Amino acid sequence: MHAYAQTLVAAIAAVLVASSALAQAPQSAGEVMKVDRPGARVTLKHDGIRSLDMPAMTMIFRVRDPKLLDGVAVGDRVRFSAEKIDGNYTVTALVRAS
Ligand SMILES: [Cu+2]
Repeated sequence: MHAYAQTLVAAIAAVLVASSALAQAPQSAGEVMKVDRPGARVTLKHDGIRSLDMPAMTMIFRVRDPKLLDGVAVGDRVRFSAEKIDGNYTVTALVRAS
């Protein structure tokens, strides 16, 4: 392949990777009120969640993977993604807000 074409392909690939990363970044914000690692649950005081049509509130979420709770403590501001899975509001991504 010609060097210019290779550079172009690499640039397009970089843009696609960056945009998909943005699309998957946790969109909801909240504060950790309680961590229940054995129960794979977390209580979040969250802002409104547009994707779930939910206003701001404090509630208990299931956590899809307890490892998401590693390094998260009560009082931390976090960004997270939540989905309704089998009728349960479930956190699928969770990161400390920086
Ligand atoms: Cu809620």
